[in-house]
Amino acid sequence: MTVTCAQFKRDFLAEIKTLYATTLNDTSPLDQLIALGHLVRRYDGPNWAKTARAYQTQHRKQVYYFSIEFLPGRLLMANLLNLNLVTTVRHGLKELGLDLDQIRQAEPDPALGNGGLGRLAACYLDAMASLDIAGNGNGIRYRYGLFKQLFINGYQVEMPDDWLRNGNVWETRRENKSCIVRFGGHVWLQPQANGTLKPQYRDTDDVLAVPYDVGIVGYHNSVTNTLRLWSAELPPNADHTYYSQAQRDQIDDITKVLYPDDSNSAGQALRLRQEYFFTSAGVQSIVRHFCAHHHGMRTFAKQVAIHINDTHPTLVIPELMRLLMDEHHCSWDLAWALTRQVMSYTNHTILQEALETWPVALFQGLLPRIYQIVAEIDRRYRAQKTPVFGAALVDQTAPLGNGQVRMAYLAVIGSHSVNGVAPLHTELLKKDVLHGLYQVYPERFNNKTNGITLRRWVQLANPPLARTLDARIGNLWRRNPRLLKTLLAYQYDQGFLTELSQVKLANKQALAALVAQRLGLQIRTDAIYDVQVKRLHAYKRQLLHVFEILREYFQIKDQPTAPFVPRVHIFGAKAAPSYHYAKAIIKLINAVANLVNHDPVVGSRLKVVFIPNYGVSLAEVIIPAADVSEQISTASKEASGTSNMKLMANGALALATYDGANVDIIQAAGAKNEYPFGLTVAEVYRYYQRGDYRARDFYRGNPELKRIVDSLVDGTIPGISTEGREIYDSLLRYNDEFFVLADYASYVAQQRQISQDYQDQTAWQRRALANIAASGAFGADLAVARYADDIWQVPHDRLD
Ligand code: B1H
Repeated sequence: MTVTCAQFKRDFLAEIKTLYATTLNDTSPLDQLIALGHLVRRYDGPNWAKTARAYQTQHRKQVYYFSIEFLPGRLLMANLLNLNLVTTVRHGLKELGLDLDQIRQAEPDPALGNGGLGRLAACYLDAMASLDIAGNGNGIRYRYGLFKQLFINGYQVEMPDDWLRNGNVWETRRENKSCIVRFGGHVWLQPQANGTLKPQYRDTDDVLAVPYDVGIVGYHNSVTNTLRLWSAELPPNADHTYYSQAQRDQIDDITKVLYPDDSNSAGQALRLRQEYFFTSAGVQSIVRHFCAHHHGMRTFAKQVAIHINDTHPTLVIPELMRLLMDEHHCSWDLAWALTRQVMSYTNHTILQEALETWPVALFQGLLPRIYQIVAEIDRRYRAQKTPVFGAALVDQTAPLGNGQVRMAYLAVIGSHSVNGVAPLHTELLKKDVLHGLYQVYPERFNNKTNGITLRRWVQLANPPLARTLDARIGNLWRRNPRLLKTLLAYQYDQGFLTELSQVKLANKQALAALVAQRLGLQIRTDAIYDVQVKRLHAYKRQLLHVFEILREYFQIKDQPTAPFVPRVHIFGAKAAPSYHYAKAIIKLINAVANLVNHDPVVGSRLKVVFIPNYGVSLAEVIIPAADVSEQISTASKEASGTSNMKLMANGALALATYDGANVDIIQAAGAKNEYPFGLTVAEVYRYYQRGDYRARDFYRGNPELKRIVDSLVDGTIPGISTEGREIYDSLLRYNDEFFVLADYASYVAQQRQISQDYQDQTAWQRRALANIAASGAFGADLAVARYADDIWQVPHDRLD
């Protein structure tokens, strides 16, 4: 996109005038943001139209990425970057007396996801557009995103996230692309004159699905793809149907709020409604679009790939079967063949409690026709596979079992590909969670390690680093992050290493300013910034990090005059509102922060900063300032992790268990550039097998650890009498499910090493460099190119 600065200024002022009928000095940053958003859309409009047209005329195979969460972050800067407009706009605004950095802060951050799963979906949309893949997102336009988090007296309090209050400048409502989604009622199969059966419906609850489209701008390539988010509304009332208030509310509720639970399946009817709502609307719109341009359904699988991001969109499988058979007269066999060719599924977790299942009664009541189809899939699976694999295995792996619809199994059976998100995770899927189906369909299983977009996580979040890199290795890494490895030539360039530490310092100053402003707390910028940002979950073991803080605290208290390398421990984490234990940990962190931060003996040497309301925008400030990246989940529990990749790309060294993609990060950067520790998956599984883990032995055998655990209940930490006891009991009475005590010693050994190593800044920055250099392997473009080649079979641009 080329536009001169002068042209931009004219356009911008015209936009202000049109929208607000006033002059610039009468507008707020929000007004300016909205005007700028409109203008950016106007500049990008031709690309969006051209992209859609080109896909049609070239008969490009479309990829539809279905996800119940998308966590895109603010879009202004991302769009400016990808349209190559940042400099023009920054200068133009400056000449008008405005500050782009102030305006960008006025944009609400759409929190339409919980964590890594939703953020991954957003990174992949950006990558698809940037690789010129005909990629579409399909999800839900939640009226309220993930709750806003406050701390009151150290406790998490949730407030609604009214992100649409001022409208959303990036979306277009497309009511003419609406469709009807049916729930409940009765369905029977009516014989037709031609001998086929056609389902008849009675007493269904019909919901209108209205799409809101958001343009997804590719990087410097004039491609703009579409993210389609569905909103539930009352159907157009041509026949004057009466809707009671309860019925209206029920419709309204479908897309009202994002389920705030990460890695836990609640099994509630409303959630199932959400899932069918956006999958049905999405599949209907895909089929409608296809039929507008093709005759018959036979080429459908050549033209369409549907990706199932975790099990939440799995109903695309029976829904496509339904449309193909009921509306487009396909036989079961043709419909099934097409469906399997089209569908692919990514699994994101092996946690038992996150694996979705639905009670048959609930499922059948809400989705009677879909249930018939699932039951038929189940019947045929059993009939076909039992002679080959035996009744036991088939019973264990069929879509229906124990009175439940088992979504992961349905997803595998109805897809041609199933992938995990890191090599270790994929192996565990094959060995453990999906072992039975792996025996039946070994050829379907493959790995696709997660990736992140460095456009957002380095170029936008860390401009000082990006400029420093440009100055040494040129700017081609911005297109092809693998080129970052050429940085290794500067490992021994003292000047460059000094620059890296200056960059880090500048980012720490920015974070320190935010902390001072939001928390009223001063943190020094020469301390080690030790960062753990991710959802609060027992398996992620924020508790282990707290133990390190307590260790450091006791060390200072015991020897107030002994040397101590200053540290700032930084947390960002939301707990699911119903996750009692996670909330207790939040209270603990805040209580420890309160204790440590106000102790005059400790002074500025040790600080604990728990920044509330962690999300994409906060991550963009915290991650560039990190020295240490805490990736300390119990081995086997974290499928991949993606903050580990973001922190790596910003030059943080990983303090990490051998879990998820940590394994690959450690390998890529070299173990000597990270701090690996802790039980391996094999060791964790050995404990499970033998049942011989005894948390108490670790407690008794380590006086330092015992003191820390005891401090949870002995009054050392004020204000946690209830929570301290709960956590204490989880460790000693309930035997420490996540092996915190077992990993304590090796974790702390590495923490001590970190304090020592940090004092040699040259050596430290050399290792930061090694991390940055190796991070290119985790670019989202590379990950998505592998999906395109191996799974979706669509062409894409090459990065080199
Ligand atoms: C991940 C989820 C998840 N895995 C259920 N599973 C949800 C499960 O609302 N729900 O019901 C929401 C989210 N999220 C994460 O996915 C993994 O824990 C990370 O390790 C991984 O990096 C990320 C992306 O693959």
